[in-house]
Amino acid sequence: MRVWMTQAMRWFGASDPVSLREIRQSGATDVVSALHDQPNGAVWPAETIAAYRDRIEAAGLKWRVVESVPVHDDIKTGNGDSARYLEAYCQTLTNLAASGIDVVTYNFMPVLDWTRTDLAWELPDGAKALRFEHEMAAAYDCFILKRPGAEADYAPDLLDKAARRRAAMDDDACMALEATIIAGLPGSEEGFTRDAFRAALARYGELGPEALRANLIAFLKVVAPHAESLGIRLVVHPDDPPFPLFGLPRVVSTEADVAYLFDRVPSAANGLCFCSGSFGARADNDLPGMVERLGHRIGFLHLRSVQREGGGTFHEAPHLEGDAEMARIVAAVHDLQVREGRSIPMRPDHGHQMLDDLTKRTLPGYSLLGRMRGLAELRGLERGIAHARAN
Ligand code: CS2
Ligand code: MN
Repeated sequence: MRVWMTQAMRWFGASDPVSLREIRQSGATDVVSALHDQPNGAVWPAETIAAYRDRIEAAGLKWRVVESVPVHDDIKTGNGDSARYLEAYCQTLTNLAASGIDVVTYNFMPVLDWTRTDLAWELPDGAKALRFEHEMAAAYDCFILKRPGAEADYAPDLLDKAARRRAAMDDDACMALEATIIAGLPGSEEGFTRDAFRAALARYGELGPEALRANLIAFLKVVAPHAESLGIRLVVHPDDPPFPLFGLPRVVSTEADVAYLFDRVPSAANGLCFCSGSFGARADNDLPGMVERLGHRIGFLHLRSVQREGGGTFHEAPHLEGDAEMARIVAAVHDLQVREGRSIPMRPDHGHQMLDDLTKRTLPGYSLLGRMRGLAELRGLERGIAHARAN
């Protein structure tokens, strides 16, 4: 049976420097997108969704996967107006289903979405990669943001290195690091100023991982049955990076975290966005094994590879290099698709800034050419595996 991954590219809408026409020329058949201008917590209007879908279809592409419908902080903290925001979330799903959407991505990271400390880390070939350097995150946390109690969260040798890094930075470098961490990467729900970031961290106060996990289960218990009735699969994007940062808890970082969610909320609509780059920043996540064991709930794939550098530091490698063992992952995906007779939507998650994109305005991680290289490599890898399996 010939089932291949559905090839998609993320598109950020009218403000995206990459056009739908370019996405189509990359060979992708689908676009992954969201109504990025809707405020977090608002109901996405059915007519706006339909008009957005029509615009994508007019370019010869399909829109079946939303990334993301953000989960309001009141739901994550379990405070304030969580009942109202849960109702709004369900209404947005109803409106998305009416336009033919069948996969909706979300994440449950408090305050910050994905985090990097360097958005233009130069590789030996002159292309630029995203990098997360743990000691720079610690330098920001302890010596620039000066979060109360931060120093107790880091091992003494990491703290030492962080202090030295801070001492080597002038004011401009401190401000640039701060902007990289808190100003908001593409797809993030919001960006912060230093005061707003402090206030957002304070909202979480003493909320630990158990309470955050309970709030995630409570969210799923309401939203997953509704999604199921609409024929939508909700897929959770893992934490990136997959460990606690800035004193905030993280609860979607490992296979055990995900297995627990599936166990507590058995609905088939409670699914996973398997992001090999996010999970892959931890050496104890067995990526191909996770595809095998969690596969029945995987509704969406983010394929990329990180190169771990030790101590929580990593950079984004070419899609088939780095630590991810991409050939084994794609082989497991191929077998899963054949077993279940379904094509799973996939996008090359991030790419290097390279070639002509080095001199253009691009969104960090989301320039065209690096992602196109990734998509081409992943497409070829899957076809090679499919042919090898067939013979
Ligand atoms: C990031 C995020 O790793 C990623 O895919 O680019 O924007 C991610 O898509 C969101 O956290 C998902 O909700
Ligand atoms: Mn991802």
